[in-house]
Amino acid sequence: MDHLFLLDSSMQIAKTDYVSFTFFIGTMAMMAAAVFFFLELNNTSKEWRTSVLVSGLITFIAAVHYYYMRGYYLETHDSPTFFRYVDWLLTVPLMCVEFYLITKKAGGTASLLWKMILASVVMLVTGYWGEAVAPAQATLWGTLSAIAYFYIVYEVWLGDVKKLATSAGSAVASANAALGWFVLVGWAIYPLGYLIGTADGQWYASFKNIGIDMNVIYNIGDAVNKIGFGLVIYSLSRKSA
Ligand SMILES: *C/C=C(C)/C=C/C=C(C)/C=C/C1=C(C)CCCC1(C)C
Repeated sequence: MDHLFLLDSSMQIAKTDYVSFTFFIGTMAMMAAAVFFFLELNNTSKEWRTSVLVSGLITFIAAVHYYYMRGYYLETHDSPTFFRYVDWLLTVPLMCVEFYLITKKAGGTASLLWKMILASVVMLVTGYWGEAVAPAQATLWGTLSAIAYFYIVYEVWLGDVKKLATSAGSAVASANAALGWFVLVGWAIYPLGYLIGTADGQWYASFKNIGIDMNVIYNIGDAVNKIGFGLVIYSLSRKSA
């Protein structure tokens, strides 16, 4: 019964298995958030309804992936890298859609949306390559991923997204600023997890000694960036309702 080694004698998660704990909490939190956003759609003004709907989709997709990641981790004690990146590949482009919906009011174009989606796909595919396919070259792939990430930060803080949001005036500009902080600070949680998870044999090998599991960092990042981000959109939708 090898797969039960994480369970203690009373068939519960071992008290020290804090990684599994965050997968369980993450599953429930994503589910609860998705239900909340979906049920609030009826109380949401027309201009914000699609944004709140997309927040619901992001947390719903994450809830399903967390359900699988939770089970995979409990049985194998391995990182569920594949489920993790499939989840990100679906939810991060949806977060770009959130940017688009906000800047659309100020003339945001579909071509800007596709640039952002393309950059996020490059960021995630190269990250996956460094974690799962060529971990010996994790530095190279992580750097490529970081370049795509900085491009997104640039667009949101200084580039076209920012210009459009500023020209649209207060409500859109403050929405964009809030989203900008998520991309700059919230998304920066993930590279930290990557540095810990891929440290073996790299110049940053000492990151292993930090003592926090990569999955815990990724799970915290997801809670902040999917639920927190959705709640910020939700509260903006109340202010200008
Ligand atoms: C809901 C999931 C989100 C918002 C995931 C975001 C993921 C990232 C911003 C990942 C970024 C990475 C780098 C910037 C470099 C190292 C590799 C990654 C993929 C962890």
